Amino acid sequence: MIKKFLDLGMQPLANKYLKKKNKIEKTKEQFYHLEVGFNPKIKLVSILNTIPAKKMFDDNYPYRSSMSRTMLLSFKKLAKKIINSYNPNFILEIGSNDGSLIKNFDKKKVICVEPCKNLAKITKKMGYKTYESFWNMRLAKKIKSKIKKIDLIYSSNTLSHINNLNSVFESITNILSNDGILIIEDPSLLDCLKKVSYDQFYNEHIYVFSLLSINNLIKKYKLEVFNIEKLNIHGGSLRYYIKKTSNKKYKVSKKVIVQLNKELRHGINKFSTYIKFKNKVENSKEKLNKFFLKLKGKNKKIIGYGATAKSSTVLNYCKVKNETLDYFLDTTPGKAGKYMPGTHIYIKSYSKRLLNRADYAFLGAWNFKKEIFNKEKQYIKRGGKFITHVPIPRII
Ligand code: DWN
Repeated sequence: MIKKFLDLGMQPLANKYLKKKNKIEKTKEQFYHLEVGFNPKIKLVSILNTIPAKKMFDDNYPYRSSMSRTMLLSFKKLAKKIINSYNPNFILEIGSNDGSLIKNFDKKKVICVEPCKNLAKITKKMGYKTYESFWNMRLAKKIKSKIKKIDLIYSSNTLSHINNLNSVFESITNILSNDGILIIEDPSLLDCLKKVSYDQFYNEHIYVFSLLSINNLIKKYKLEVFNIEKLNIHGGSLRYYIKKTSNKKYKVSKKVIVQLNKELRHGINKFSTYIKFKNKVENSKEKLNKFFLKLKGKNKKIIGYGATAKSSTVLNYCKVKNETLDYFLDTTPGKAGKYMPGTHIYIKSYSKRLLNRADYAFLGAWNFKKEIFNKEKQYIKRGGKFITHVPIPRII
């Protein structure tokens, strides 16, 4: 039985940016109740009301992992590590997005799986074999009948988006060779709790994993985590290296025990921890609204930087609209010229000129703070400030 601990109110679908303003009034946006709960049996945190996958991951999915240098570098580094440490025969990527990782590998040694048509089109055009499909047992069996040995499966920011985790791990176990490795990467629950980054919760993020919950989920498929890496990506992520328990080629690293102990020390296994988190989230909302009110009272021009899915949760929960944020700036081609879901704040194509008009920029993409601060030295030098809600609302 999942125990609810957080209510983030009625929310629109986070990545559904709206077209022309005149359509906004006419279009009936879909809203859902964003509630978050804890499963005390397997220690898994999840949202309580899910949206059908086909509605979220359609032919026009806007998120492109190549929009950040940080992501591209992280993928490049990982690709190097995969080649040097494991030298796989064949790689399968589940949720290949626009090919930011696979472009580092030989076309003959990789298969992409991507349900969003617009993204699958990109990797197909690059010359990579791409299955335009959701990941499931049927597809796993189809691929298995064609490729003899798949010894590396990679999936980043995808498994947390799939409702039926049993089917995910069952199909992965079926297709992965006995000496193969599964590498998954997703936002870390411990970071989310510590940073009060409640914006990790939205319709696409059905789960926010911890090592503890991953262990509990995979053990029945005779899989085990043998190594783990902590990444700064997406506000703090964990990269899990998983193998079949029968595979004795890799020893379980001490890092796995260290991470597990960290999580337990933080009380990730106790419901009371989540109640404390909920209280912090409510304080965060109050503080952020106070900031905005004060700055608007002083006639300051505030904009948004990075029209992220995450910021949709924050803005809709805190009821921040376009009276507060004049517009968002974003580098993604498919987002510019559209409106943020729910709050209907306009998104403009990123330019330094538009940024320099602002006194304050709310960091929707706070997870890329370092990259953004490096890029925006001029804005900062002329007195421009950023606002973030992580870990507590503050002006930087
Ligand atoms: O899991 C998911 C993650 C990986 O990506 C998806 N469900 C959806 C998406 O979530 P997000 O939109 O919160 O992700 P990001 O990566 O934080 O989005 C960054 C946004 O900021 C992009 O729209 C690009 C934009 N951006 C920008 O305009 N200038 C980013 C950088 C670094 C910049 O300099």
